[in-house]
Amino acid sequence: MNNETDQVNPVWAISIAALLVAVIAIAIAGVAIARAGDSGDSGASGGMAMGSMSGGSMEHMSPLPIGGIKRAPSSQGGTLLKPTVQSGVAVYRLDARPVWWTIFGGQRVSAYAYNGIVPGPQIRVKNGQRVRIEFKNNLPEPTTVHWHGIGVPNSQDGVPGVTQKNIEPGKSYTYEFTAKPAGDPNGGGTFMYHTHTDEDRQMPMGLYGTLIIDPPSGAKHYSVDKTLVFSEWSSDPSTGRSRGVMQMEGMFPNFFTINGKSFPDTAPVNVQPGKKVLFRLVNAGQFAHPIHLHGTSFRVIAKDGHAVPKAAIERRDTLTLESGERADIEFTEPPGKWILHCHIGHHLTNDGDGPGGLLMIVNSK
Ligand SMILES: [Cu+2]
Repeated sequence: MNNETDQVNPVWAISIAALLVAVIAIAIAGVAIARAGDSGDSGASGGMAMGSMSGGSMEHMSPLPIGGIKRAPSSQGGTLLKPTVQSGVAVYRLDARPVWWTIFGGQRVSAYAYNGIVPGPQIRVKNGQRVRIEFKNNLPEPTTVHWHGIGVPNSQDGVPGVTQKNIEPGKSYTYEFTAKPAGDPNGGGTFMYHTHTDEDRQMPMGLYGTLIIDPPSGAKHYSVDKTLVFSEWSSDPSTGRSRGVMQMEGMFPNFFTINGKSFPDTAPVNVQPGKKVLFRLVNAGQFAHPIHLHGTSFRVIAKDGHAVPKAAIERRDTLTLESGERADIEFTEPPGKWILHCHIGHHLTNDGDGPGGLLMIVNSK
């Protein structure tokens, strides 16, 4: 029997133990550095550390600075913005600013918001209306405004480095155009406006709103005409600090909102049994959302602000909106408390707790 080969050499054992201790120490230090970079002055992080990024990409993934952010001026997003009329031009005042935005209960998130609300205020005009938007950048960083799907002159398209210079912090910029759908000058429908600067950060932090162009013949009348804007957030639940949302580990969204609110704080929509309702579904988020309606099916009468030809109108109960897409759906509900929701289970949670997120009540009575 040879015991020597079975015995552990004490010198080797000490060496291996020392090596293990060193490896563990390096790993702990690495996590600490990543978290410090992630949480900045707040000293806490929601476990969404990004330790291995550098330079420009790191900047895009950093959470918003939160020093000095004010509370939102209103708890309701997407409210109608009234213009002043000057020589036949509808003049709107719009700004972008950082705010604390409450998405449900006591959960607030740091946001970038048009006029301090998420979604930004709705602009609604008739086809052919001359529109002027006097925009002020009250963000701590540059931005621009893009008019998504609107037939604006090239110079008003809001793309930094292509059609204009970035609007620097504290500076103003005036956009002016005649409200007509791009490529469809006699049409009308559901459009958007949103930032076109650092879209990966600025859009998921709240810089989007809707712009409705009613067709030249006027808007069709519905008992309810409701715009629903879907979006996602990546926010630390304890500090509320927000960052961009992306399709990568550590950057996935953990909160989901309809018109800036997560269930149970999404606003119910009251409808009357048998009365025709129009929902304008808008995906201002970065992820696809299959939107499902209970109790009935719906007719998809417009896509991306353009009427669907009669023969091509589909009857659906679930419709997927990719990022940037819109759909106008028409339906009647039988009596009852029905729900509209995204069919992706994760999108029905608030930081992992359900039910939450993209779910709302359609109350038919
Ligand atoms: Cu979804």
